[in-house]
Order: sequence, then C-alpha cells, then structure tokens
Amino acid sequence: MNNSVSLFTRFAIAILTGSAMLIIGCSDTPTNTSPKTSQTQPAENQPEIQPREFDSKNMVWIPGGTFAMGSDDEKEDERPIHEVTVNGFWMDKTEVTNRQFAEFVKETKYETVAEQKPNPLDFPGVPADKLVPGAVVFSPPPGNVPLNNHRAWWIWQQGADWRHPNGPDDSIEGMEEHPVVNVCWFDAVAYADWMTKRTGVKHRLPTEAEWEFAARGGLDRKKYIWGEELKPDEKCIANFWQGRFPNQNTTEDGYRMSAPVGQFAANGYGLYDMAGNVWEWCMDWYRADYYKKSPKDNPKGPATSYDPNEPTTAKRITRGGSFLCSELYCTGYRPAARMKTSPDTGLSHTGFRLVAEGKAPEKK
Ligand SMILES: [Ca+2]
Ligand SMILES: [Ca+2]
Repeated sequence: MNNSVSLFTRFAIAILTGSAMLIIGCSDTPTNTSPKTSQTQPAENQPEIQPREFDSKNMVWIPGGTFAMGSDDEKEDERPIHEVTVNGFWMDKTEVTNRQFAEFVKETKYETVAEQKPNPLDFPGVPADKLVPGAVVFSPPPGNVPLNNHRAWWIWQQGADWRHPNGPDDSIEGMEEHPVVNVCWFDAVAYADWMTKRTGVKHRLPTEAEWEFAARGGLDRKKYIWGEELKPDEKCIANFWQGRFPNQNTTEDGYRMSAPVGQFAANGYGLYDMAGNVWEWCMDWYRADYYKKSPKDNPKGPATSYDPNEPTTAKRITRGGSFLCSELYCTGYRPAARMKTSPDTGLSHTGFRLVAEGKAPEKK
C-alpha cells in the first residue's frame, strides 16, 4: 500500500507547526519524514559487507508454542484474548544498543531517516527552512499539565537523531550500552537486512505475536511479564516512570531516561527489558480491530494499517513500553499493550530488537 501521501502531508504539518502531532499514548506516534528511497545507492557504491558466522550468543532460542494473546480488561485494541501459536525463533536478548548500531553504520555508511534532509519535491509549498532533519523528542513541561494534550511533552527537535538523542547538543558518548533511539521502522529493517547479509541467516523484526509470546516468558495470562503486581515487594524491576507524568520523575527505579540494556532481571526466556526501557518496533502494520479476526497460526499482522484515532496515517506496531510509561497514563509495559507509530518516525524512546530464523539449537 502507498501511504506516502498522508505521511508527507503530516510531516508538512509537523514542521510548519513546530510540533509533532497526534500522540495518543505516552508514546503514540508523531510523524515526520518519508524518504524511503534515499537509501538506494548505485551498485558500484554499495558498501562491502564483511561476512560473519551466525553467532547466537547475544540471542536466545524462543521455543514457540501456543499462548493466550491480548487482554480483556484493559484497552479495546487488546481484545479479545485469543489463542495464537508461533513457531520457534531466535531473539536478541536485549534491545539493539548504540554500540551495535554504530557498527552497522560504520560498515554500511547508512544514514537514518532522522538524519536526512527531506526532499523539497516531496513537500510542495513547505518553506525550505522548515525542511530540516530531526526526530520527535520528549521534553517535560515545568509543571502539571492535563494528560489529554501530548503536545505539552513532545516536540519536533531539529538535529535529534540516533547520535544525538535529545537534540544537536546531546551525544551518546558513554551511552554505548544504551538502546539506540530515534531510529524509525525503516532504519530497523535496514539493520536487519545487514545482519541477514553478513550472517547468511534471515534476521528481521519480530511479528507482534512473536514479540508478545516472547515477552510473556511462559507466564500465561499474567498482567506483567513477571506476574500480577507492577512492583512486587514494592520494588521496581523494570525501567518505567514513577511519579506524576510528565513533569515529576522520582527515578525510584534508578533511571530518568533510558538505562543501559540488561540492568533488570531477565524474563522467563532470558530476555531483558521486554517491559520498559524503550519501545520496540515490530514488523506488523497496526489495526485496532486485528485481534477480532487474526489467524491462529503465526499471524503476521493485517495487510493494511488502520488507527481509528488517526485514520489517514499508516502505522507499524511498537511494543513493550518505555522509560516514559507510568501507571497514571500509559501502562505500555504490560505484555498485552499495543502501540503504533508511523514507520518513518524516530522517537527518543523507541528502538528495536531482532529475531533470527536460524536452526533450533541441538538438544543436549
Ligand atoms: Ca525510570
Ligand atoms: Ca523494551
């Protein structure tokens, strides 16, 4: 499907108003640019990719199985709970880090969407000085604000990209083990394609069903990936938001924004940060009503996207919540929670992890 017109239109609105629109959850999806073809390089300029053996040491084998997907007591798009079966797959133990993403960029010279100047031909009527690279960044207001106006805490930030998470004066120095952010869905897919080329083993974003199966870690129908209590024994066991969102962050969990990956206990499958830290892109398009008719076996998402809250913008799924999710507002750290974002949009709380279709490990 071609959603580029609406995306371009939305980006034009974004840069003209200087804000980034229509976020519904604490993370839902502002929109920026869509120069999806600008990564295409002439064959003679294609970087040489050094082959590597598929190395599963940073991944775990998720055995596959049947589980109850969704939730019947939370948001409408999580309903109904339905049985889903997924095949086994390898999955990154952690979110992809700045160090890992830097290796990809160094080898391929890849330029993320947030770093690219929008093509004026794609934005007729938009003044040239508004066509600037950037991403959507969390900017906490000084005081309490009503929670029905996301523009109070999200801004379009010129110069924000994966190397500059909060804007041009920010850097990732010393943050090599933090998850990469401000990468859009297209950037994540490019990284997966690189991993496939270098290893000869298909790497890709997880489907939404694979992601939820893996996040639950074998715990059936639990509200959180560790059980029924958000803070078991009054302890924070994931990086989310404590205090009054979006202006009071008590950092009870030790982290104001992202944490280095793997700082909290792994789930039942050995995966870290499947609740909180940063949202993670999935392969699927988003449809609010998808669960009402999705197939049981290895569902791959709908053929087209539809978000009734923003019908003209196509969106991909993100999962797992982030350091901005709180009890008060978003609860995206629940394994059933679904979020959706325009695939061309980089955000300061969104990254990804990959799955691989390698052979199952030998049974010992
Ligand atoms: Ca935190
Ligand atoms: Ca996460």
